[in-house]
Amino acid sequence: MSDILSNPEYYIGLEEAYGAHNYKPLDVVLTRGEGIWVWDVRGKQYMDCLSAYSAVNQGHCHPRIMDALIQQAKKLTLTSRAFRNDQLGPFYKEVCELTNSHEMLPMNSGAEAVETAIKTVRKWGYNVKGIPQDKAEVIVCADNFHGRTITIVGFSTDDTAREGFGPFTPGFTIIPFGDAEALEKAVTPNTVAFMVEPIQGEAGVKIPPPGYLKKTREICTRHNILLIFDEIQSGLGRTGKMLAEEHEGVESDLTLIGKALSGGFYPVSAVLSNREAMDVLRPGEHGSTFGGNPIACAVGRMALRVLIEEGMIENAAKMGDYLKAGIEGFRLPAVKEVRGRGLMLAVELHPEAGGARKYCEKLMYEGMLCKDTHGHTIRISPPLVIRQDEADWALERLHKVLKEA
Ligand code: IF1
Repeated sequence: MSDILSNPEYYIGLEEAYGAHNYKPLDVVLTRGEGIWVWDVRGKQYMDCLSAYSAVNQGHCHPRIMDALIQQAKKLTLTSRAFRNDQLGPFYKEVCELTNSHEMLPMNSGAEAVETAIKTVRKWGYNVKGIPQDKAEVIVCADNFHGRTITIVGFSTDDTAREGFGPFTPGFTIIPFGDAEALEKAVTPNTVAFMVEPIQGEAGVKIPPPGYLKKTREICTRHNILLIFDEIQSGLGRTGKMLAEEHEGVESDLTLIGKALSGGFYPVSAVLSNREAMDVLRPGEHGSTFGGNPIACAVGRMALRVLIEEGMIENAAKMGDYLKAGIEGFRLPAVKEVRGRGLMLAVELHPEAGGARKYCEKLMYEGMLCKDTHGHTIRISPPLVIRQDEADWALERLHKVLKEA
């Protein structure tokens, strides 16, 4: 029996036989994780260069976050929000102080935080700005990724994400990413908000032109429009700052965080806001069974503590620059562009290289787990605890695989 349990085919067979086919994962079956390393069922070790799309910034199975999860799980797991608990208030305070926010609304998945923000800004539009009922407009960017609900995919420009799921929610205007002029032109008297990822992750780690975020802040202020930064992937240290918005010294009205808010232990997300926007929500108007539960809060509090106390944000800035410079130094014909901030990196290959997926498969054989996106781009986002000798290990393998391209 033991050899079947160390045979990846056994697990792949079960997934194929009984699971929905909404993913096409690499055929690696993982069983253990520690820091930046994960192991498959045969005992082979890999460097995780995806960090579950930046949900495991603190490294796999971080002992202090694990302990916070276990201790809280022994005491109190879920009360619903019909009653209060001793983790929620401290979690609110610590997150708000860390992100310079007035208030926060805790949810579970990133998409729920996005939906919560859309409900909040629409309500603010009607109650505060005085927009006619049901006429609120939210401006978003092409090539966005904000989640997978019907409303969210309705304003996606990725056909794969939206085909066959209509009809969609009205009230969204799509403009090109990085073009402040386009935002100015898209504003109408019914516009309530502009939502954007400070760095577009799924689009292939697209960084906007310098000054873009500052310009969007000025345009939103001038037109009395709420600015929403979706930092669910770019936030919590990934780009070498607590929030990516800090690179431009811009403050949004609402900021969305998730993923690494729990260090990968639990679905925890939140909408961070100033009082004017968040206070439009009154009792009974929004909520969720698990939103703000004691485990989510205890885990979230420790996930943020280790991020700061263990210097992970500074390390992300340092190691991100080191890795980016190392990859740029390859000077390989296959590499079209190296993009990124901190440890939110991507290597775009020329189309002639034949697509990024096959290099991710070759990297897997070399012991590195990376994810391709949009055909020709390889994402490189290891946990923020990566050391320089480990970055050298990764550069060696990246060079070996990409020079064959
Ligand atoms: C999948 C992509 C990344 C996000 C931003 C909101 C959400 C996400 C900026 C929603 C989630 C995840 C979803 C996950 C893979 C991953 C992803 F490839 F799908 F597009 F990261 F780029 N805003 N991104 O990145 O958060 O509801 O998932 O908690 O769908 O496979 P969620």
